[in-house]
Amino acid sequence: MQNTSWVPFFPEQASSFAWQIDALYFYLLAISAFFIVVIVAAIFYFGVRYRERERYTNGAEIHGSIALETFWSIIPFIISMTIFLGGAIVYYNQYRPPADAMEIYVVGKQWMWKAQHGSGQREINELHIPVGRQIKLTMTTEDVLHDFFIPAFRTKTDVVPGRYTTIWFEPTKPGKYRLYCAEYCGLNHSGMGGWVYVMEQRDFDNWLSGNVSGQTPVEAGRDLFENKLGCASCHQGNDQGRGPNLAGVAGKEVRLASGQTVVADDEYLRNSILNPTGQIVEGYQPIMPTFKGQVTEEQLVQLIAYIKSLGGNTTTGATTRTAATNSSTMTTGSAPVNGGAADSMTPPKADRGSAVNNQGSNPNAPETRSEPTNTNR
Ligand code: HEC
Ligand SMILES: [Cu+2]
Repeated sequence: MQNTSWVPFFPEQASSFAWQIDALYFYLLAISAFFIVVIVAAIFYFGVRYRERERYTNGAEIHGSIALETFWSIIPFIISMTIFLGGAIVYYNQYRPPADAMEIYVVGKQWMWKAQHGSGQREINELHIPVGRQIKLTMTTEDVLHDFFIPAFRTKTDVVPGRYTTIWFEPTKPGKYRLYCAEYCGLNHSGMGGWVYVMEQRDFDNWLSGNVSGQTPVEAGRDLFENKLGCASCHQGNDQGRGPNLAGVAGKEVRLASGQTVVADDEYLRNSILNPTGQIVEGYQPIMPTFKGQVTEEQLVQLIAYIKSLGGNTTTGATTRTAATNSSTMTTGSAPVNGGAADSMTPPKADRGSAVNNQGSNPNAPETRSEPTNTNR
């Protein structure tokens, strides 16, 4: 349900920090309303009180008042600091994703949003997520700047070419919410959007298992790494290769030939692949060729997911791996769990139908997915 009020002034509050944004907004609105009233009232009062009674008189001279000036400086200072504090708290919450959030990769492209789950599911202009889970999106774009915007979650982040940006949220209500691109990005910008489906965990599990599309990002990344791009010829997974062993590098500090130390986050891994000579690892020769132009953004995301899965320990890598394992246990090659089962398990909600509408229908869908029937790894 998008909106219950008859005038849709506000989208629904459907994420854990939606109320904070709204509270801050109403606070600003209240302050503005208060001062508008005071100022307009003062204009009228002074207009009447000091109206011209006699032609060409001079007003009384005033030489300042320390008390008054201090008063009208301190009060606005305090007010603006409360606004600053509110804004800082909201910002701090929104821009520091929790370490154990479920990670989903999003690539923007004129004019669509492509998402890939840790378990391999891909979707376009749709995002299916479980309710009550912290979700982190790692986003980039294949072409121009876009902006990922979910009004009901009160969250919005630029998606920038050549960089990863992240956004996180915790959906609090199952339902179907609008997803937009909020940065003018060309002719069909207005059509660049879709729906976010927030589902009960069970329905989400069903959805995941009903949409198996082959490889998980980690598997696809391994395939690129070992076969398609030949990274493994230099990065052999031991210290004998011409390139450093990548196991465990993700999230760790790396010493560079320049003497600097950097943290091997997603951005660093990305740059290491696209612009290897930019940051040379200490003790190695700058022989790695650039892969710029040879890998797509999606493949980069997969390579990074793979590198993160090689031991080491970023929590995000771990999350990706767990999700991947789950899905393979849920995959029953011959009998995909269907959307119908999802509907029958929980009381129907207004928009649930569409949340599962892109699944096949199989009346024999198993109720539980506990037994590992197939591990495609
Ligand atoms: C010709 C050999 C060679 C190939 C092929 C190669 N690399 Fe490298 N790679 C290196 C060397 C040498 C370094 C260390 C020097 C540097 O930083 O450029 C390195 C560094 C890296 C780093 C940074 C490692 C660290 O410890 O910080 C990453 C990540 C990386 N490579 C990933 C890849 C990926 C992914 C591929 C395949 C798309 C690939 N490499 C292909 C030789 C290679
Ligand atoms: Cu766009």
